[in-house]
This record gives sequence, structure tokens and C-alpha cells, in this order.
Amino acid sequence: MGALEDLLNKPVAPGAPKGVQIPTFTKAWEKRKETVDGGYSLTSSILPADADDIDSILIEHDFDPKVWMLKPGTGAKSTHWDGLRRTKDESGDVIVESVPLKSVRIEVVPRGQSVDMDEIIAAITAQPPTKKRGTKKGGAFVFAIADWQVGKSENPLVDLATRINGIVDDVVHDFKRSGRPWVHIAFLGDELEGVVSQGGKNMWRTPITITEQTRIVRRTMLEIIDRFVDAGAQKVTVVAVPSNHGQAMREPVGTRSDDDWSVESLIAVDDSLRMNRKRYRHVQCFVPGNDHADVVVEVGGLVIGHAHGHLIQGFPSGDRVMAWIARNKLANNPVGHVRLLLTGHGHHFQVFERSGVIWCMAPSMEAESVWWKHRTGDIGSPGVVIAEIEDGQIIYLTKRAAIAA
Ligand SMILES: [Mn+2]
Repeated sequence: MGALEDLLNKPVAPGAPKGVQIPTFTKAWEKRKETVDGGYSLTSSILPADADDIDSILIEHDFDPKVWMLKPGTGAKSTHWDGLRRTKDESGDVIVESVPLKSVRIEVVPRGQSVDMDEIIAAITAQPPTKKRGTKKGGAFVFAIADWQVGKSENPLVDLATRINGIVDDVVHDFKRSGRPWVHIAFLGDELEGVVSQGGKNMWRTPITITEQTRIVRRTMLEIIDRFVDAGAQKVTVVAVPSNHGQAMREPVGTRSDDDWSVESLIAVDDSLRMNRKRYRHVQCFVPGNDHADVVVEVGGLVIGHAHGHLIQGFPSGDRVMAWIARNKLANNPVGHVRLLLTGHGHHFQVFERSGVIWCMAPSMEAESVWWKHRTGDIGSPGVVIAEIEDGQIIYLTKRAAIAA
């Protein structure tokens, strides 16, 4: 290697092209040099990397061909010449004799993982595993619903109630078909329009009062639970989380994170369920602890986090939500340990997965927000999220669209 090449040399990663490739493939001996007196000659040849005798060259030089191979793009450079050697004959006179000499130059690299194609094809065409996922008894059915915005004028209440009624009926059928004993119901926030959003400016578009909004939410929650109890659910878990519209008080003071009308509605529902233990003994409701904003529950062996999504900085997106989960994990907060995070707030169905942790945002149940439409052009696409869990894993997770109403 010349001096300039030495100065330009660099530690190129294995596998990257490095300089000029040696041309491969010629079986003919190429005569490089031949002296006139016949006492010295040099011939060289470059063998192709896939030549039959490459393995024997590797073996000859102690490289196991199963482990080593010629560096791709190179060949084995073989050089033959007749060397002159000084020796003595029988009488002790010094003579010069011609001796055939040979050298082989090869560059070897470790062989990549070798694959047995027959084995792979056999695995694809073999009888499928006998254990069928999605057919086992047990596990849980998940139903997540968000952003009803009860009370907002552009969201007519009878239309909304009809839409909720219809989708809950569809989902109860899905639940029955699933054969799962356990239904998990997630109320993901903004069930009502409230009186604090936009500094209270949304009240002009909110013709009914906060207690009327709460009454509708509370009774709708109870109706949904009742439908699943009637459908024969052996276990029912229900979650409600605080949200920006549900927040009980923001002015003149912002109160605790859990001080929220939707959370209070589920607490009231839970109180009523306790009055009829015979019918509801298998129903459990969960809300956040004091000054907590999320709920983490294990459902069918899967740790599920629930949050409305408004507390995640910026608008919820896959990367932001994953960063939020990761930072909660650094702090060892329960929501940092979830395998599924359910949120609402974004009014559109989204699923995002990183390293097997899934964030799913439920679509809204309201059909449209005029404020949001004017900002973005987006209108709603009402629906809910349904999923099935078996052996602690999500078998499927999807949006179920609401029938237009
Ligand atoms: Mn919201």
C-alpha cells in the first residue's frame, strides 16, 4: 500500500465496499512474466469465489468452509513460479536448481447465518399449531368509548343517545359472540361538554346545565353496564377517568386531578350497584385515587392504562404517548408499566405500537366539533374500540363504527 493510500485508509465496517474489487473468474493461467533464459517465470490466476475448489483452498489453510467464506467480490489469487535454489550435488559442488513454488492469497470473512430453505418451507407448509388463538374460553372482552360531549349544541342529544344506544347493542352482540366471560368497559373522558373548557366560553354552545349533563352521563353509564349484565357477563370491570371537559372546577381555582364529573358519575353508579348486590356482585368500578389522573387495571392478564389524553403534552401522537409512558416508567409510576394504554381526547381512532406496547385512542361518539372543524377541517367519525384479550395478550383490537345518526 502506498503512502497516500495509508493516509486515506479508514476503518470501513465489514460488509461495506472497500476500494476496487478484484475481478473474479478466470480459470486460465495468465502468464505475467517469463524470463528469457527460462530460469524464472511467474503465472497467476484468480479463481471465482464459487469455484468448486474454493472449499479445498479454505480447508488447506485451516478455514472451515462452514464457518468461513471468501470475502464477497474477491477470489483466490494463486501464484505459481519456479524458484531457483542453491544446493549441493552428490559430489559437494554448489549447484542451482529450479524448484516449483506456489502461493495463494485469499481474503476470508465469517460466513453469515446459513439457512436451510427446505426446513423453512417445511415450517410454512406444515400442519398449523393445534392451539388456536381466539378459541379458548376465558380471557376478556374490552369495550372503550370516549368523547360523547353531552350538552354541546351541535351534537343533538337525541342523535347522540340513539348513536350510543345502537353501538352498545352492536358491541353487546360482539361480546356474546366472543364467548368471553369478562367484559371490561372503559369510559375514557369528555363524556360531557362541561362548563370549564375554553375558560367557560363553550357554555354558549351548551344549552343544558351541568347537573343535567351529569345526569345523562350517569344514567347512560348505568344503562351500558346493565346491557352487559343482561348479556350474561360473569365479570364486569368499569373504569372512568378525568378529562378536560369533565373537570369540575378550573376557575377561580383548579381543583384536584380527580375532581371530575365523569369520575363522580361512575362513583354514583357504583353506589347504586351496591344497593343491589345480588344483581351486581360481579361488577367492579375503578376511578383514580385522589389527585391521580389515570387508572391502571389488569384485565385478563394484560395491564391496561386508561387516561383521557389531555395531560400528554401537545396533542396525542404515537411518539408523544410512548415518550409519556416511558417517562412514567422512569418514575416507576403505575401507568409506566402498561402494555395497552387507552385514551380518548383526539376524537379519531389511532393505534400505535412500540416494542409490543400499544397505545389506542378511541374515536369520539360526537359526530362533529365545529370549533375543531374550523381549526383543522376534520369532522368526526363516531365509533368505539373493541378488543379481545387471551392469555394476557391482545388477540385483536379494532374500531367499531357507529351507525350514522
Ligand atoms: Mn378532551
